This record gives sequence, C-alpha cells and structure tokens, in this order.
Amino acid sequence: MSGTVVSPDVLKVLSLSPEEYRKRKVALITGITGQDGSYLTELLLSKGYTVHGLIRRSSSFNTGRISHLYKDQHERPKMVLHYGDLTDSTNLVHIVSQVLPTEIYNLGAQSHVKVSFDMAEYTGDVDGLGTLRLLDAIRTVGLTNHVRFYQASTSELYGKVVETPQSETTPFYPRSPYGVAKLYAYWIVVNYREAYNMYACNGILFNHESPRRGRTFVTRKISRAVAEIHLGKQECLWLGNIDAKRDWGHAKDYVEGMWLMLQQECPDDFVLATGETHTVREFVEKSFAVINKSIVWEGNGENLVGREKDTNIIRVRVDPKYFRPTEVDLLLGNPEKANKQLGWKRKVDFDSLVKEMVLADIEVNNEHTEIYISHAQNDGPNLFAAPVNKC
Ligand code: NDP
Ligand code: GDR
Repeated sequence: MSGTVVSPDVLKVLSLSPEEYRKRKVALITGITGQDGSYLTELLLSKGYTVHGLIRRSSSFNTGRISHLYKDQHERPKMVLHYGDLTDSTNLVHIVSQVLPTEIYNLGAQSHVKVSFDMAEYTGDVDGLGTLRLLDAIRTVGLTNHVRFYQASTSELYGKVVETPQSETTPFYPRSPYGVAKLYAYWIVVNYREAYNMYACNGILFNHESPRRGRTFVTRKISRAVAEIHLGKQECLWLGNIDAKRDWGHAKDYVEGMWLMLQQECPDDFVLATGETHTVREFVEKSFAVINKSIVWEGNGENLVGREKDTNIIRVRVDPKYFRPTEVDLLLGNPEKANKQLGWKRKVDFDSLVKEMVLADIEVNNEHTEIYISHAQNDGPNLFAAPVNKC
C-alpha cells in the first residue's frame, strides 16, 4: 500500500455493510507487548481473529510476553507487528489504514502510577492525548461506523474515596498525573461515542495481575522477592505504603471482559472488579504463606519489620521512597453491571492468584538465575540510591 490515506482497499471495505465488515475479525492492539496485550492476543487468536499489534522500537528486547506467538512474517502469520507510538498521529493513521481493523483495543500507556509523578507531561501525552489520536485516526481513515473501540480505563479514576464499592456511577477524583490523563481519555471516548455515534467503550478495570505483571508493580515485586528469598538470593523486601487496599483479580479473566464489551448491541462503559479488597500487607503475608512462612509485623513506618513467628526474620521494610505524593487508599469495585449485562465473572480468586504468581517466580528464578537477580535490583530509576538486597 502507498502512503495515501484513502486507498482502493479502504474504498472496497467501506462499500461493505458494517455487519459484513465485522465478519473479517481483524483486531488492532496498542500495548500488545504488555501484560494485558499478551493475554488478549492469545484470546483473540483462539477466537479466529487476525491480530495486529503496535510495538515501540526499543534498543532492548520488549516482545518477551508475545514471543511464543510470533511466526515468521512470510508464513501468513495471524499476529502481525507494526512499529508505532501513541505520540505519533501520522503513524497511527497509516497503521489503521493498512490494517483496516474491525476492533481496536487501546491498551498502550505509561501505566505506572508512581512514575507518572516523575513523567507527568509524557504520561498525559501518551495516556490522554494518545487516545484522542487513535480515535481521530479512525475518523481520518473513514472507519467511524465500522470499528469498535475499547479504551483501557482504570479504577485510578476514582482516586480519593467518595463511595464504596465503586461502580459506573461513582464520581471520579483522580489522584495522580496518570489518573488525570486517563480521565481525559475516558471522557474523549464518551464524547466521540456521542458526537460521532462511534462504538466506543470504557472498561473501568480494577487492578489485575498475573505472572506476566510488570516487575515494578507491587504484587509482582512481592512475588519475585518471595521467590528470591526462598531461594536464598535476596534478604530483604522494601515496600512503600503497605496499608493501601486494592481489588486484585487475574489479568486473564479481565481480557475476556474487554472482548465481551465489544460484542454487545450498543456501546457502554463497564467496571470489571472482583468485589473484594485486600491490603498490600495481606498480599505479602499470603505470598510468604505459599512457602510456608507466616509472618508478624513489628514496629511502624520505616522501622517496620515482618518476622516469622518462630525463628527466621522475614525482612520486609518500608522505604518512604516508594510513597506517592498523593495516594489512592482504597479500591473496591462493584462488577454487577458487567455480571448482568456481559455475563462476565472473574474465575480466579485472590489466594489462587497469589499462589500462581509466587510459584511462577520460583520456577522462573530457578531457570534464569542471573537475569532475575539483575532485574531484582532494578526497580525504577531511584533504586540505586536505596538498599534493596542488603538490610
Ligand atoms: P503494561 O505496562 O504491562 O503495558 C503497557 C503497554 O503500553 C506496553 O505494551 C507498552 O510498550 C505500551 N506503551 C507504553 N508507552 C507507549 C507509547 N507511547 N505508545 C505505544 N505503546 C506504549 O500495562 P498492562 O498490560 O498492565 O495494562 C494495559 C492497559 O490497561 C494500560 O493502559 C493500563 O494503564 C490499563 N490498566 C491496567 C490495569 C492493571 O491492573 N493492569 C488496571 C486498569 C487499567 P513497551 O512494552 O514497549 O513498554
Ligand atoms: P497501582 O498499582 O498504583 O494500583 O496501579 P501498584 O502495584 O503500583 O501499587 C498498588 C499499591 O501498592 C502500594 N505500594 C507499592 N507499589 C509499588 N509499585 N511498589 C512498592 O514498592 C509499593 N509499596 C506499596 C502503592 O502505593 C499502591 O497503593 C495499577 C496499574 O496497573 C495502573 O496502570 C492501573 O490503572 C491500576 O493498577 C488500576
């Protein structure tokens, strides 16, 4: 295809009715290399879709989560990757016009809340304006009535607690540059749905985790540390606010909800959550319980230490470096609307999630000793200033 926006291919597919067009089952995923992107790709491939993914050019390897799905591009692969970025409108228009997707899942984001305080403008650009760029690319190519659009909205929109459990009608009060950027994205999706009659949905997803979770999110940081402590490779786990409460589910369940949102008669916004909340402290305790260590907490603030009930000291310490300037204290979602209208229900419970993550990290750690030791020491840009492995 040439670089023109309205190509003969586009004209041909535009002559199809929206129903005929959708039968092609072509998905475009931004953020395909992330946790959710990888599970969603597996799900869509299993349903017979061709999946196109936007990947960022990186000097180091960033396709580890989807490399098992990759086939030589000369063998008519069902997963096709394109270089791109949510900050680059021209590139987005070009990819949408090349791919002619029937469904777009906008999962790409600078997704770390703490990092968003350090990179506020960039986060706003990618997570907020990036969504607008993609919606406008659909319009530019002339696919407004053909494409179904999923936006990765988030429980971070709720931020400061106004009511619990949080549902689709709970007012928003974001508490980070990330949350504010996602608020813009949420409303631009609603606006384009109303202004242009687009099939566009917000999935307001509460935290969801898995063995593929990024290593600097708290659950994975804990499961990784438990594995390393268990194998005698690490002595101590440093954390921030261990009293924060989160509604944690499994990512595999949540990508199914994303797909369901795009299969309805009318577009709408849905909360996906478990309806349970747990503290970070509980996540730590459950994780150590997987290796048969029960811990008690002593002290508070910086001096807080978790000890095993009998002899061994489990060194879990609090470093204020991990505190956020403004915190989201409590997330607890109400998934009733998704339960009723989508028939969506989470399958994996909290205990099973924790167990799966810890056991997976023990296994990986046994196999890739050196890689994982070096990752363990690399938890964000400030890390070298703080003791991590030495208590
Ligand atoms: P990850 O951080 O694992 O993945 C983020 C993805 O976005 C990666 O593929 C990343 O690419 C890509 N990305 C980052 N910056 C850009 C950019 N400028 N242009 C294009 N792509 C970019 O996130 P998750 O999979 O956990 O989450 C998926 C989405 O859902 C995100 O939007 C997140 O904000 C949102 N969300 C997540 C929740 C969760 O609990 N996991 C809950 C609610 C919402 P690379 O691999 O190159 O870094
Ligand atoms: P969150 O996830 O901010 O909820 O955003 P994260 O796992 O980073 O934090 C959860 C809670 O744990 C506390 N915490 C720590 N967090 C990290 N990362 N590291 C620590 O050492 C630590 N110690 C305590 C945090 O303060 C927080 O309260 C995730 C992301 O996936 C977003 O993209 C998504 O939108 C929301 O979930 C829903």
